Amino acid sequence: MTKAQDILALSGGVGGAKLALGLADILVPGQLHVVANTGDDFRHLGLHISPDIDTLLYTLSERANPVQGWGLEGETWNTMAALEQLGAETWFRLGDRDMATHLWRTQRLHAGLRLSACTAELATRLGVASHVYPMTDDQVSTTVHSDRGDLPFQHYFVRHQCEPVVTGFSFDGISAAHPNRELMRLLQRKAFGTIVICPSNPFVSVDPILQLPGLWLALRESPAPVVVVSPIVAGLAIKGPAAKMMAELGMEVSALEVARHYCRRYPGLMDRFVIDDSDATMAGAIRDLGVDVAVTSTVMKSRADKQALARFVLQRDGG
Ligand code: FO1
Repeated sequence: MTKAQDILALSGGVGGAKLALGLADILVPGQLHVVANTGDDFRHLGLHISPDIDTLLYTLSERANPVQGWGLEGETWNTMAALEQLGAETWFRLGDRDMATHLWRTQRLHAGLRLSACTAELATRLGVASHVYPMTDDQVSTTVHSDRGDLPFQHYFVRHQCEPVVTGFSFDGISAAHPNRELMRLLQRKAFGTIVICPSNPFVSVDPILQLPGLWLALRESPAPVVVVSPIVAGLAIKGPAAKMMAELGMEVSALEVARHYCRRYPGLMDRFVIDDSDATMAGAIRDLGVDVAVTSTVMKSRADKQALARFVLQRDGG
């Protein structure tokens, strides 16, 4: 019997982590590899915060707060309350137990460990069998250009609650950054059977990963089919500001427009685009872009929904 090939998923935070959990559930432990966006990383209160890595690790270890999607379940907020009393910045909320992750990571980075090594160690300690990689060990920071000026990503997202009108994005440091070494080695070895681009925000979660020098071309050259799951369903984003961003950028808010975005920016990368049943009428127009289309229910409310979408995404024919 030939060994089933490993699966690679590219993910941002909450939406991507849901599909990653579904994939991990239906695969053999260790068969899933997830590359996390680190453009959202920043220093806050002296700590190195890697929100998407943590959302993935907390979700995959079944510790995530189910309401927020980020942070830990059953969290307490005593440190935040004490910081507030001291007049410190509290717009970015760090729970007491979550704080331990940031303290630990900051200390390990200070000691000279790379972010990828910290992430692997954290995954082991949390009992996560899947491999989780930061997209790069170098610093890449997403800036949101907006009607209120250029904003570091977390200032746009959390401090200003995504209210500013966006005009564009830049990923500072990206041209000098190296994609994750282990990922590039695995791609060279043709280790993956399927590459999944999770239903994450195309502009601020997936683009920073794909725009790392050499990365999207290495994915395109890989023999594995690249399957993208639309984050837009019936003209709305399941979570987060993707739909609002599209409208502000003068784009049509639709799954079709997301497909156009990937085809325009990364020609020849996408083999299959997965859309929700409610967008089935767009299938023909998406096929006209030269990609295969598969239609299913993409809204992941329950654990069974996550597993069903994961199974659907990994099927090789039909749809
Ligand atoms: N998101 C919020 O909306 N408000 C917060 O206060 C907040 C704190 C936070 C702390 C740690 C962490 O890992 C994530 C946190 N997030 C928070 C989520 C995060 O900022 C975003 O979901 C991602 O950056 C977008 O993918």
